[in-house]
Amino acid sequence: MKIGIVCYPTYGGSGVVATELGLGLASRGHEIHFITYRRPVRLAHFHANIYYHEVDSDEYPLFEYPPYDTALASKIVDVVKYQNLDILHVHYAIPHATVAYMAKKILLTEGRYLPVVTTLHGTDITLVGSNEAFAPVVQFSINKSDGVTAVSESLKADTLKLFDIQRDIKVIYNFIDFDRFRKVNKEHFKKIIAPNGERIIVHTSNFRKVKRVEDVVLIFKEVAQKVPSKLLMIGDGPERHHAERLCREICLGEEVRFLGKQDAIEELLSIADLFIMPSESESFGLAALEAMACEVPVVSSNGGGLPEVNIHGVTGYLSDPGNVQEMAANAIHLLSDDALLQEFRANALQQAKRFDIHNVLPVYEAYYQEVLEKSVVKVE
Ligand code: GMT
Repeated sequence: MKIGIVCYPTYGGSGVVATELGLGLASRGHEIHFITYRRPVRLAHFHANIYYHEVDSDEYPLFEYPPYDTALASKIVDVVKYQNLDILHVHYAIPHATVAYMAKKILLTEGRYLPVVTTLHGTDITLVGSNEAFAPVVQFSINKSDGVTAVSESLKADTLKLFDIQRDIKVIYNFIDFDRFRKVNKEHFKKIIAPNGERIIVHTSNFRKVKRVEDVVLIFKEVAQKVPSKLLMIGDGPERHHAERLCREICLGEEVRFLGKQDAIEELLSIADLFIMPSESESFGLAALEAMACEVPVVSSNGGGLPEVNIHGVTGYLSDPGNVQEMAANAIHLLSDDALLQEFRANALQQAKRFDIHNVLPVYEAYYQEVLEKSVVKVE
């Protein structure tokens, strides 16, 4: 198949899923065309089946806000026509599902039907999409997509609750590539970060409010009082400076390292003993899955789809968002018991294997096929 993929090219989970999906499909022989405003971060190397089309929305003095949506729609039309795409898969409803609809209408005037699959990732529904500034357009665009997927049962339920949706939503979970995400020997890293054999706790995110980054610091403070530990904070975003200030205020300077954005996250996860994800809500929690694939148990909140990934008492522990005391107690319990930690590490890996990319790629392929077959009927 010739598949167009539209996504945010940044470090966020939706862009990561879109890029990994494109790479996986390309290695199964499909021709993949990424259409976005910057090269996606995980699209680092040449691949014979991968093409990248950059959307250029030129600055013009009249525009306070450059009309990116218009430029993206034009680029989609161009790529679909000249690369002869079979299907377009857009990730994150805003504005991608809406722009795809516009491109579809333009192509129809030229006698071409463009089947569009929209994947809902989370905040496009729960935080941003349901905001009344966007809601009518988001609802319309979801209903006009030829196929809609959501990354968890929880997100599907939220979508049906928040919008009047007239079509099926198929749940296709986030997935993991074990060729990349697996525990590797990085003992030399461990010696530098935890020279006295301290436990290593990791948090990765884009440091937005929804991640409750300050809770990570507060949980760690409790843990470090009972179990000698170090905390690695990976990523960057608007809440980072609050978290750094909090660390200084409560004198955690030596125990916590803010590493900023990192590309080889799997190397750092390989030396971790515990991953903390106290988010207000996560539609899935891809970062937790990446940790589990590297044999790291997870102490997380139970917001959104996290209970579909992290199994309470098996791969880690779940608590209500904001329950710092309970999350800290669970972390201490796990980190104080070598045998239990080993058991949870093995369970985390087993659970991660359920989301192996090699199981998920055929599900997407079958779904594209189903959408394409229905689209033939629409054209006739
Ligand atoms: O978590 C983020 O802030 C990034 C966000 C995104 O849209 O890029 O991630 C969302 O999509 C990921 C991939 O499907 C999910 O694994 C994340 O749980 C989800 N984030 C939230 O729901 C907060």
